[in-house]
Amino acid sequence: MPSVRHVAHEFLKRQGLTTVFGNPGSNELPFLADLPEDFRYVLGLHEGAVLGMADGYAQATGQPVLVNLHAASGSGNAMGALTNAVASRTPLVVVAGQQVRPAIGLEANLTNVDASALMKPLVGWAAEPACAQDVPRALGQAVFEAQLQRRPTYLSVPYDDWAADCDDNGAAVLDRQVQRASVPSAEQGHSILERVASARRPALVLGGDIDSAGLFDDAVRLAERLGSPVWAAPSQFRLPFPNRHPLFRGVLPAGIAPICDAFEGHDLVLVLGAPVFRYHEYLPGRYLPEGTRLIQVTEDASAAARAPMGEALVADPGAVIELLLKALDAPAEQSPGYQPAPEPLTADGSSLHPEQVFAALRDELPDDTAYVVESTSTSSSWWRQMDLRRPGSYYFPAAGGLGFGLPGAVGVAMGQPDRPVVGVIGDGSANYGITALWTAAQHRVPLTVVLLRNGTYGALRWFGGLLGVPDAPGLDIPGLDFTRIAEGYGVASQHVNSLEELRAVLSERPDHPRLVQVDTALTTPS
Ligand code: TZD
Ligand code: CA
Repeated sequence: MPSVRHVAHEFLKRQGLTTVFGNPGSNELPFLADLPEDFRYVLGLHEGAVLGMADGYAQATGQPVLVNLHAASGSGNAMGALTNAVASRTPLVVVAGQQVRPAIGLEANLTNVDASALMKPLVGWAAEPACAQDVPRALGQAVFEAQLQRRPTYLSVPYDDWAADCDDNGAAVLDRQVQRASVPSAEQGHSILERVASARRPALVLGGDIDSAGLFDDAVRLAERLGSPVWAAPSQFRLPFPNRHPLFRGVLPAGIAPICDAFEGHDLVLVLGAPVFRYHEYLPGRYLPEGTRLIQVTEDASAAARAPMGEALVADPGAVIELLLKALDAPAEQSPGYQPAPEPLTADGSSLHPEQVFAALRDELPDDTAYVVESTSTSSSWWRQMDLRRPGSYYFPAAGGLGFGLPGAVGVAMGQPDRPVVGVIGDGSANYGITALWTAAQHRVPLTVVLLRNGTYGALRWFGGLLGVPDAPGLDIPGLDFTRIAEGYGVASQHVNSLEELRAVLSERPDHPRLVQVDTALTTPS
């Protein structure tokens, strides 16, 4: 009989999970023994960075990705980063090591006590198989649950299981295939079509799932067909629509009252591929204007169930877009007429305004550049200056959990080696995922990190104003020189002092990672 380990490796290979992001401990070593040649183990130096890199890689490739973490302490370290992967609906399969079976009950050192309960609030499925012979099947379930639910899963495996022999059924998992088709019924499709076609002023709201599912261009066709304004859903983690398209109205503000205001005058709001809604600032009010109806189409059943208003159809938004496109009249020929960006704002003194930095990115980087952004006080500057017209151009920590940006950028760059990738990272955010620079250097990932140094947690200063807390301690972060930090991790870096220098540096295309530090003026997110 083959070993559990052998079948597990073979299963992962057949399912395409051969890139493993991990940080090992003793419990994990037996899983890593005899790892076949065609596996690639990507070491991260902290579990938050491991998770963030895997998240970026899985989002960029669109495939489930394996993460290997140490028992409770390693898994616990990854939990902040896991909140982002949950919100972006990234199919990560976390396999963690566990003490040997005889030592779990007595809580020998490095036991993961009640392993599945540790992760349960976040992951879609978590288990520790009841015996070694169930490990191959359970690994299959972890992969398929992640794929079907589009949510991370967690499997804890006692380390003596890997060398155990499979039973007669152990290899059955190798031939498994699990797929889902979630097309709406004729009646459901007809009902949506009728309401969209009869709406006087429909509005479209698109979520990150539209980009994750490869529906970016279809969404453009639908909006142009309807001639309706388009918003990106609030707390956006992917850009689902070209941001300078004449029908684009921006990212919805993340508050109840302002969202209601935005929909004023629209009789129908069609939300595709997003929760309704991911509010942030508590700005109470009516959910919708009087007489406005809302229809949500999402594959995320729990997002449909917890929405506070509207009708929901749990189905593939792509299928709904397709049936609407088929049924609605074709539009008159129209040129898209993309809106030009305004002149960037400038700052007093020696620092650059973030708008100047973003205008430089827009002008100097190729059109197909993918940006991973974790800079919180600069979002309005970002959207005023950028011109993103391609799918997969934008990633942001989906649950607001800092520490995704830098690792996520490494993962996106590894997942899409043919595309230029730029991380746009604040001097606060960088610290939560800084260790990913080491992995980028070791793998010579051709990533550019633009480090925006304003010396403070800018967004929290702004939030302090909103919440009436002008005097909170712990918001300034002076004395950080990321060029020296990056050099220590093996990443080439430079500090740029002028706009000309920045533009010149950005026009270079090195084949290795680099960090470009630029001092920026403090701005507000909106
Ligand atoms: N810790 C984690 C893991 N996630 C968080 N979101 C925070 C703390 C709180 N936080 C924010 O929500 S924004 C922010 C913090 C600390 C400041 C980020 O600073 P930055 O960006 O330099 O990256 P800005 O542009 O200066 O705001
Ligand atoms: Ca900052």
